[in-house]
Amino acid sequence: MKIGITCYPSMGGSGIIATELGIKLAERGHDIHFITSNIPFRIRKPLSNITFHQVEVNQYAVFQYAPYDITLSTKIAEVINEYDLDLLHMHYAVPHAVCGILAKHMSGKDIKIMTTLHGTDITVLGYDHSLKNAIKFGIEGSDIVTSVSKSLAQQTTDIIETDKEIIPIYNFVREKEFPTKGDTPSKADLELKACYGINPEDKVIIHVSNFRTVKRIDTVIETFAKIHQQLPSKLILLGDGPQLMDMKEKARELNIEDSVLFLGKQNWVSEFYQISDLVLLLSEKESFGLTLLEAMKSGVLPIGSTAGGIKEVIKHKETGFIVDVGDSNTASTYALELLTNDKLYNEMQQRMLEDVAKRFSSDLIADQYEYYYKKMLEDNND
Ligand code: GMT
Repeated sequence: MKIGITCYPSMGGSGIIATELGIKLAERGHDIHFITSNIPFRIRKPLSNITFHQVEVNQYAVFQYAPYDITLSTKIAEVINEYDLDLLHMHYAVPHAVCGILAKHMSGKDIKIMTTLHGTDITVLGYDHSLKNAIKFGIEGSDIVTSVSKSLAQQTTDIIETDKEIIPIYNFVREKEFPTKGDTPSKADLELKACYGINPEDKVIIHVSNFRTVKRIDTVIETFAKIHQQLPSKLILLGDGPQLMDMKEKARELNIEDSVLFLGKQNWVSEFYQISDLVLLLSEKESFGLTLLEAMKSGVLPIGSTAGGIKEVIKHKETGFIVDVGDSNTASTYALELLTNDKLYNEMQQRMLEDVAKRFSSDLIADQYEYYYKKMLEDNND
């Protein structure tokens, strides 16, 4: 199949999933056309059947705001016609689903459109009255709409007030990008630890996000402070965003600033999971939590909150733990239980790895997308 993919190419989870899916489908022999504002950052090496089409927005004095959405739609329409695409896969309801519909009209072709909803496009933007109707239009004008969790599918129905069927298809990781760590640390792991002043015996807790308020990094730091009182440990915080300075201040207030490592944005997080024992994602909104899955595939046990789709990723007390939003007491109790009991840790880790392989394998998820692509195209021929 010849597939056009549009996503935000930057570091967010939606861009990662769109890119990884494109790579996976290209490995299966499909022709993939990324139509984006920049080369998606996860594309590391060229593949002959992946083509990148850059959307460049010209700035004219007459425009108060650069017309990205219009330029993107024009580019998608050009690619549809020049490469005779079979279908479009748009990630994010606004503007991408809407741009896909506009591009379809501009191209004059009856091309099929799948839209994948990722979270914020519904759970944040869906409450904005200036966008809600555009989101509904994008969803209802797509041939098939998927969401990254059952929770997000239900929230879409409720918030957007649409009866369009939303099909949950979980996120995945391409397995070779996140190798499972061994029982003993490698030389590279010890070097990485030493480079950041982490002692070999320190337990390492990690959190990765875009430092927005919804991520509740305050609870992550409070949880860590309670762990740190009992165990030699370090907290690695990867990412950047509006909450960064407040969170540095919080670490100082709790007198743990020497043990909380703010390492900023990192393109390749896998190496950090290799040296971690526990991943925390205690958000108040989270449609899936891709960072959890990446860490879990690497062998790192998770503690998540009850928000959104996290409960679908972690099976409470089987493959990790779930706590209420803001509950650092329970989170630290579970963390200490895991970090001081090797038998419990190893048994849970084994179950977690089996569950990740069973429910989130890249082949399983790529099969599901391919199934719905074919279904859309068959409907075309009816
Ligand atoms: O987490 C973010 O704020 C980034 C956001 C994005 O747009 O990339 O992530 C959303 O999509 C990811 C991939 O499907 C999900 O794993 C995240 O849970 C989701 N974020 C939220 O729902 C807050």
